[in-house]
Amino acid sequence: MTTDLRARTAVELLRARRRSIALTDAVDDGDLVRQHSPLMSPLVWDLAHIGNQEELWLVRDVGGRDPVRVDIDRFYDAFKHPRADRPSLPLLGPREARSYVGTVRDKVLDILDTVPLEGRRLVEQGFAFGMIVQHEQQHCETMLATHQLRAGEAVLTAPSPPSAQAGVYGEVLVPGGPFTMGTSTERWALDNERPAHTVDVPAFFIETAPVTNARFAEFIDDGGYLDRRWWSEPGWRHRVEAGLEGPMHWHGDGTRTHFGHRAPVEPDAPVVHVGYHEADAFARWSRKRLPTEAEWEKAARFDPVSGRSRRYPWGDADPGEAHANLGQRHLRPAPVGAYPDGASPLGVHQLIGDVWEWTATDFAGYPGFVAFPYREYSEVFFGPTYKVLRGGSFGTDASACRGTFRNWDLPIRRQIFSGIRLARDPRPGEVG
Ligand code: AVJ
Ligand code: FE
Repeated sequence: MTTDLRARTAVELLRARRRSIALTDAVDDGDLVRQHSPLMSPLVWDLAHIGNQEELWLVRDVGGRDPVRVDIDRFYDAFKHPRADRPSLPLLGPREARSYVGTVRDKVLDILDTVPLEGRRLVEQGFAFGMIVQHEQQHCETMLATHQLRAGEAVLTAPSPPSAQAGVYGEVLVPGGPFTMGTSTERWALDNERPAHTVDVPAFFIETAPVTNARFAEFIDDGGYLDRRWWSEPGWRHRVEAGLEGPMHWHGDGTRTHFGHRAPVEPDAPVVHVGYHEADAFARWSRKRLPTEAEWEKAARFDPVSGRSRRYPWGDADPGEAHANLGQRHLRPAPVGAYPDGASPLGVHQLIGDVWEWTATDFAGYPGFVAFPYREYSEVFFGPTYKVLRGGSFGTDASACRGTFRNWDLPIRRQIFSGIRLARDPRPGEVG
């Protein structure tokens, strides 16, 4: 039983490392140390930061071993240095960073072989390894966003996602009543996903697919970005100050650039690279609204037949290639209807994968929240500053994506792989 857990953990560590290496080997040393956007760290910072977190939590904390490099901790502490300042730090160079993460990993595999994994408490069940796998995969998604901001010729390639099936675009009624939100049993669930608790969610309608580029283009063509009516006050202020006219990476002529390729915007694919303010304005223009976080999770997990919450919309099975566009297999969102096997019992498609979906909810702890292993993972971000996003994107690995997984970001963020799902209240008399 624990041999199996050890082996699976080793595989997950390896998969994460393969991806970090692929994303950092794809560019030359000049591109690794360059800051491609003030919004992002140089790729070489992410790489060494991945190794440094692994050293702190697994080598020093779980393994109780001597430090590999105490002298560099402070340069890779994300709280000490905002992204914009990271290039001026005395960072490890590409060669040093690669060798550092390799040294740390060798020690970690040794520790994984010997550490007990059978305690009663989460921390004694290999949770720290799962946390570190997810941390590396989350930085791989961040590094993918850095690649998207990088100028110059394309270096990443991937096969096209599956094509669409017609007729999934619509809305369904999610019946009112209690459901179980969050989890107390999912092994690698992070602190902010815990504990499981009951939430009573009144009946609402949710759209069966994410908002497409074609629909978003209608909003632009209708003057949506210039019409104060659709925007919240902070949203409008930001719209004006930042001069927003469309999703990030669109050129205003029906084309967009993704990973160095300029191509026509695909009408049937989910819109991506929109901030919360744009999602909120689009929803108002559509006479709808963004779902709350609880509505999103109920649509994704609630099985109306059994009354149980599933791990994923399609059931309890881990995500497979037919379920969702995850894991950087395809470097763009798939057209709506491309994943019929991933639909929820109520027929809601593509909740998992493709694009992160903005919710109307501020990031906060669930009732009974306990920070672990450290307050800086989630708790310090609780409050009205950050909005919750759900469902993962084409850039998210399955190990860091669950029906309960919670992401958060500032409402102005657009360099992430974020899109829109709409919901609305039932009209009077519409629900029997
Ligand atoms: C959960 C994606 C918001 O990237 O800031 C990475 C994840 N935390 N290193 C982030 C994270 C620490 C986090 N997000
Ligand atoms: Fe980090």
